[in-house]
Amino acid sequence: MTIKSTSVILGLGRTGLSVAQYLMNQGEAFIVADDHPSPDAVDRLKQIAPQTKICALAELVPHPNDRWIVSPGIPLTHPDVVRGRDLGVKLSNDVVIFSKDVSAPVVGITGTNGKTTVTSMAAFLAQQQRNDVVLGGNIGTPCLDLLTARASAYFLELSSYQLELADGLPLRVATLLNLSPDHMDRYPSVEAYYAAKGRILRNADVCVVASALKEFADAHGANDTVTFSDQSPRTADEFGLKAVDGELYLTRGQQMLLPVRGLPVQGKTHYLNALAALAIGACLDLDLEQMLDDLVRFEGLPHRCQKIERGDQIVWVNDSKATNVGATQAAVASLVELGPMILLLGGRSKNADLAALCHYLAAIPSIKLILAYGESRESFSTCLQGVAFQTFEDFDQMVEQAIRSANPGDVVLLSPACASQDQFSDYEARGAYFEELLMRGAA
Ligand code: UMA
Repeated sequence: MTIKSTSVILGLGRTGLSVAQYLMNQGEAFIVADDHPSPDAVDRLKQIAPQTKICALAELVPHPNDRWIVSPGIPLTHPDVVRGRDLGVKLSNDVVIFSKDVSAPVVGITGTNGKTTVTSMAAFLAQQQRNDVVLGGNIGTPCLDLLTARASAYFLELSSYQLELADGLPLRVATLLNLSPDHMDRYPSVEAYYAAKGRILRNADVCVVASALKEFADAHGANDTVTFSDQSPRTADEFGLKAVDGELYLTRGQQMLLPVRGLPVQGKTHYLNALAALAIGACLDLDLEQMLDDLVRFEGLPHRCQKIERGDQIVWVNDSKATNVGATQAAVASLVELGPMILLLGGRSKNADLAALCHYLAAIPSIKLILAYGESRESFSTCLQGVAFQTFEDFDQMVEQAIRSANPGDVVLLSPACASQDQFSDYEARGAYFEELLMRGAA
């Protein structure tokens, strides 16, 4: 089959379908290319645009006038994408199209970890003060499905995949939470991954960035910057943490905002997320006092350091969303003081440097046992030294062992440092199964 077209949608997942609906609404013709389209997606496309052709990426015949709208899950190194680019095709994506059409202010949030939580938390704070605050992006709903004339502001979680083609997004606030290695199966180097994230900063009115990334932000074109960190602020605009008389506070400059024990979720990672959300709200001129009142009502999200009550005086924590080394390190650091820890790791490693994590874990005396499952269990076994350690082929075997090994006062943390796709459809399915196994064995 030889096909020529102006607009080509690459990938018929959630993003591709949203682009199809958008182009249809605009009256624009398009075709779709997907290597393995799901029957459900094909049915959905038939409802949106019954006449639309679908082909494999390899069947596309690139033309310099074409615009290829690439789904985030398709790497730009895909041979057929490279072939198109080499022949002069213009590559674009849904976020770029969205940003050209949107009229309300857009807040973009990225970072290796915490971006879903901060996007939800910041949107929640805005929703308490403004009508029609809209939330989406990598968190779930593709941005083109969000477009509405009523919106007063959009809060978008943006992944590095979505930012690869999104140069100079006109964001009201761009947020870069943190950077640590991830997705090493997609990028040739850590620097390439960080550079994709840095693209969020280039054209934003104001950037909210972790203090440790201020230099990185400057080098990547950030203009006006508001910083946050776990240290006492050095300037009046900076957000941070400060201990006074044994009590730790969220602070802005010298202003003590809120004792952290008032927050529903404890741990440094959560405090940093709260500081970032407050900084974003401040950039949007939200009322600070009201944000503080509302912050204490934000309970966090499922599968992210979520405590599970089993009635056995053991602290069970579902952090299935920790699919990279940095997320696991942050979860361990947040919870390690609560008691002796049993840590549950494993899954698909995405070529991550697990040795660095093992080195970090081996230096923590309160970790009494580490269990690992799935594809990466042997890699952990090779690099974990000096810690009681067991491996399991299957996830449920590992959880059963954790139930047998845990005593009252222990913390059992599922924070796998790996993706779930070797045994589950996604991290949510893994987290839900963890909870199910715990409840099955509960007294
Ligand atoms: N496909 C090909 N060839 C390829 C790869 C994929 O044809 O080489 C096709 C598949 O057959 C499939 C389609 O592309 O039909 C899937 O496209 P997609 O992977 O971009 O998935 P979407 O359903 O469009 O979902 C995407 C994001 N997925 C990815 O980035 C992998 C979703 O983030 C996001 O919620 C959604 O857009 C809406 O914005 C998920 C994710 O895993 C949660 N994100 C990564 C993460 O958070 O770590 C970045």
